[in-house]
Amino acid sequence: MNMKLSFRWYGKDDPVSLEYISQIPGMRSIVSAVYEVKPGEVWPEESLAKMKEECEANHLVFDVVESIPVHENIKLGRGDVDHLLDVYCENIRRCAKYGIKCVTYNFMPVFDWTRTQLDKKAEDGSTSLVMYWEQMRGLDPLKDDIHLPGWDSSYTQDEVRELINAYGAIGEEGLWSNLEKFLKKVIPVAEECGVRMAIHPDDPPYPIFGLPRIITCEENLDRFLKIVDSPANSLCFCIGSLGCAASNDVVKMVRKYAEMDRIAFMHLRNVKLMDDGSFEESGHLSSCGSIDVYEVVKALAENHFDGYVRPDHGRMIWGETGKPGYGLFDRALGATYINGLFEAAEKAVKK
Ligand code: DNO
Repeated sequence: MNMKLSFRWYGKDDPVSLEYISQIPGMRSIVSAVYEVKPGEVWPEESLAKMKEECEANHLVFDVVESIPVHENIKLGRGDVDHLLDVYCENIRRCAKYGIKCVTYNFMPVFDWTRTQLDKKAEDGSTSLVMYWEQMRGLDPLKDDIHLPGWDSSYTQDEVRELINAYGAIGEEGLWSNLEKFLKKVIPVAEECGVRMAIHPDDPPYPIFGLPRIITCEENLDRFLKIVDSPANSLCFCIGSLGCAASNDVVKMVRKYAEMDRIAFMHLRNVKLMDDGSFEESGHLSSCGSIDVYEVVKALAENHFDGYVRPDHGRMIWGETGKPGYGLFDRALGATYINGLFEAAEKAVKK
């Protein structure tokens, strides 16, 4: 197959072992990161070397990083931003030295993905991550102490308030110009060392609590790709994130960006969208959610996509416990489904 099948692994603390991952048919690459250092610090080479060695001992390739986190001061364009950009570039160089070909990151202010519950039980007894607007409405992080699951708990509520106000002051255009500064510094380094940078879209793709979010829709992805017109400046196209806005036609978008060769990494998962914009993460199969995963894969195969693909968030099934979204069983089922779709779609293209 052309596409490179991969699996996210959280390192030595991950309850899912590399051996189990390697037993998934067609599994090739490991997606991981150095988790023991804070954003804005240099990654120790020993950690990268060790991870590479462990993967190879399990017949896997460690060639995708998710994520090198972008420090808030880079996104806000304040304080020690120039130093932080140098550290970021150094981390890309170090990753490349240990075989990394693709680095994922996001440019979401303060919080990464937002959900209201991580273990919502479905009728079949499986659990998954959900975001219900009825649980979000009425929450005001400037007034209330908010603890949504998955949010960075290293911030105090006062720090969160300070950050929200700082982002409010720069707004969307301020965030765009800080992103531009980041790309102009980082992409030439990535080009030099043969790494494709892949930005992850905002999840979900609209403002949360008034925080600006810009990696959200076709118009903005076009604007993003034009800032530095290079394959090193590419997308991590997450259909589950972009698919949470009914206005995003993910099949059309995948086709367009695959044709332009600006997708380095695909995150495949499905979501069930509700009328009020709430959503539930579902099984990967097209009929389980609102996204036609077959049409997405067909668009990739028809454009001879040879980048990385991973089954994203799975449900918790068969009594498995662990990191929400990142158990073994349902992601392995997702992987075999993805294999099937790609085998069929790629063969149809060859005929
Ligand atoms: C969630 C992931 C995201 C992603 C980052 C990339 O499970 O898809 O957390 O890793 O946004 O920087």
